[in-house]
Amino acid sequence: MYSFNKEDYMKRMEWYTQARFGMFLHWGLYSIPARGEWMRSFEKLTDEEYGKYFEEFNPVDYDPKKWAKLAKKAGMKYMVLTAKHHDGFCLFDSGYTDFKATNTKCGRDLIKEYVEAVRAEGLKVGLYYSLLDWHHEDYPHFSDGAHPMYQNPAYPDEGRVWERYVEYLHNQVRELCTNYGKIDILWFDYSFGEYSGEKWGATRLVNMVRQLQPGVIIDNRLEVSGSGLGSLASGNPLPYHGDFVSPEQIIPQEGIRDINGNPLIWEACFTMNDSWGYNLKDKYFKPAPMLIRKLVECVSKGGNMLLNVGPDARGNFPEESVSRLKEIGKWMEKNGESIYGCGMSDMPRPDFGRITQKGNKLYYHIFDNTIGPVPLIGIEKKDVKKIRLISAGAEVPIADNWVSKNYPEITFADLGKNPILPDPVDTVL
Ligand code: FHN
Repeated sequence: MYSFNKEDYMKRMEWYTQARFGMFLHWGLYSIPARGEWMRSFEKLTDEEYGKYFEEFNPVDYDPKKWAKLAKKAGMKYMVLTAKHHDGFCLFDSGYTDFKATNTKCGRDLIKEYVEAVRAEGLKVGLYYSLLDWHHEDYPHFSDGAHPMYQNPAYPDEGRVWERYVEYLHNQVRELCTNYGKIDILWFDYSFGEYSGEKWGATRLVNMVRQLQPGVIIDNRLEVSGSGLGSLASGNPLPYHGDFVSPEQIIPQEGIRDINGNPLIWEACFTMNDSWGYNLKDKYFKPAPMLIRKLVECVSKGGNMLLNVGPDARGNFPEESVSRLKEIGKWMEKNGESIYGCGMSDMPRPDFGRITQKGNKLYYHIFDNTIGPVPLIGIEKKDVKKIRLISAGAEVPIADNWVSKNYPEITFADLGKNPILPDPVDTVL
């Protein structure tokens, strides 16, 4: 029986808060229509209409070794791939359904190849598992409109047995925790309304998971969705509270704390464009300097960043994603020490950028080059041992206008001269 032990928890989370930066991957049948991972629901497709993608699925270019190398080169330390998304299609060889990759032309256990490739690159292995399942005959179609899955008269809710679906869910999670070696992260997605906690049999599920994978890190979405804090923040965590808070497409203003003001471990997940699954129409990808700033911002507030890639139907990353991963990797090669194992600083936030801190080292991230010397507030010249531009190891002259704080070393993680500013977003008043 799992019980929350603060010491065990902090030990389990050590690599994760050191890592700071991971890759999210949304990939499956929806990569063929290339209109995002919710297209079946939004377009109200029947099993038959969506089933044609099952008949076609054959990612001839799938090479998870390539994926893992790209993630590693970008400075990422872990990867989280959708083993099953809401459409119910399983990338793994489940004994509980025929709706799986091994039954398509592809005929491969894509998760088996993925976990082996990720481990071979020395990265941590994460699996995403959808609590929702639009394919399973016992998962309700919410004809009461409680949930975005479309209400389709072809799919009445009568005759569906919820407990049977919950057993299916538990059986598949057991498969993922048993048949694929050490799993480092289990990313459940997501709870809503009454569909939360014990509705999923969450306590029983977490006990099983932690028994099969004692070191695994679990997100908080057995309890909440991407906008909720859950019981981790209540100071009185429920048995299925999860190990980190998972804000989605947003960076919390001041980091995340529990009701007693204690900082919580959190991870913000983002898309590079606006879609999780491959979307041919979604062509605006955030520029690399902007993505780097968002990573810095997450770490400066005590969080991780999980950056998404949506591979196409052949199994390739979009070129726009590859170019950004490479550019981020170049910056991380020289400035990674200001990210890995760093966190919030108790220094006041400067208006020219962000500060990350590790022990008595402060990393000043200059987002907008200042006019004249960098005003390092809260620092007294006599307390500073040295300042270095870490990307070049170059000494930085010490300015005079400082106030006292005892941080002997300050090193700059510079975003380079005049970093490209993200395209301004037109604000329509
Ligand atoms: O509905 C999903 C969505 O498709 C995507 O997987 C995101 C990623 O965190 N999670 C849910 C929306 O919050």
